[in-house]
Amino acid sequence: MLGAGACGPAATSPTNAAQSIATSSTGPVTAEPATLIPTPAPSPSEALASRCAVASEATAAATIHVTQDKLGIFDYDGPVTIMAGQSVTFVNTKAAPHTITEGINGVAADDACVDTELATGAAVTITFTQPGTYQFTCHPHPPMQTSVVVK
Ligand SMILES: [Cu+2]
Repeated sequence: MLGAGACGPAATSPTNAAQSIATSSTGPVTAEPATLIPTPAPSPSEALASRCAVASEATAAATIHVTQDKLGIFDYDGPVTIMAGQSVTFVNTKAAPHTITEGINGVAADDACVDTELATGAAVTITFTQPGTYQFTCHPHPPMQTSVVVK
């Protein structure tokens, strides 16, 4: 004899239905004064620091340079695309200090994760930890704009 019956689906027992009946409350729901647990709101600066930050080491996947045209107008080159966890080095070989500021038109975004000076002759490496498109500008030179795309 073959034991051919073993493949059938087991009948599900309906016992779970009875367990989902909510027990009715035995008294009026008193509106107790809510005890405000002081949940520490993540400060913007902490949230930012986790998105991008000045790196301690200068190993970068891409480079953005300060450029200057024949009329003397500064700009950033780019954009560049990197992977999350990688870094971008900003290089300034021009005779003026600039800023690496997350934002547009010379204005830092409210949640800017980086807003730092880029002195003449300096290089600053920024590490990006979260995917997204990061726009950068320069305080003294609002037309200076570029972006870093983090995949
Ligand atoms: Cu500038």
